Amino acid sequence: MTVFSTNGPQSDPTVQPVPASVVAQVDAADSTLSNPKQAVVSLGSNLGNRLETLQGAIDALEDTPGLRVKAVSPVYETEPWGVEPGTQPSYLNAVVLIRTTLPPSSLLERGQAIEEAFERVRDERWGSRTIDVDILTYADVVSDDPLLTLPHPRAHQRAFVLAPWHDVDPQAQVPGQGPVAELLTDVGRGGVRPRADLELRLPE
Ligand code: PH2
Ligand code: MG
Ligand code: MG
Repeated sequence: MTVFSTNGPQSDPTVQPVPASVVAQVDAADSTLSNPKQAVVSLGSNLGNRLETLQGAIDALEDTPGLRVKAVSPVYETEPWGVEPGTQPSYLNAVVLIRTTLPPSSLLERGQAIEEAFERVRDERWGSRTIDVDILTYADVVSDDPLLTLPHPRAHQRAFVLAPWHDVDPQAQVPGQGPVAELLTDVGRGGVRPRADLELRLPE
């Protein structure tokens, strides 16, 4: 008896074709692996040893397989945004440029793992935190995915993000919003001041 198969005479009938959507996902992951993307990450801390925690987060980012920290901004002391004045300690904020083969979802997971490692507590929105790791941009990706909105939906409005970002990358653009330099001019530098006495290290 002859068994006819659409997959050719030697094919195994238990092997199903891989759906095109899966092939496309694997191909996309594959091209990221051989093609690192630039991402910009904002760090903020207003609890505990703020400078040490920021440095710890930078070192933890560098320790991530498939991720290199390329540049670290100056440190800014900033007024807590979004809460009653005087109800929270001030923040230290900084911005780092990275290159990574991780897709955005994995980069987000890594940032959240770093927050957990520093015992960040999430009880109230905009509550004080040992560390906040926010992805500002990932290449030129624009996404309204509620799990990871890109670029960060408030980045273009916040001096505590724009001032260190402009220092570390004066030519930076916020996809869909324009140059960081112009956004910073619009927003102004109220509530943020450079802390030239504090320094974060680029990991070796
Ligand atoms: N982060 C917030 C809310 N308010 N204020 C300052 N100055 N710096 C921050 O990083 C910050 C904030 C939510 O993530
Ligand atoms: Mg934040
Ligand atoms: Mg956050």
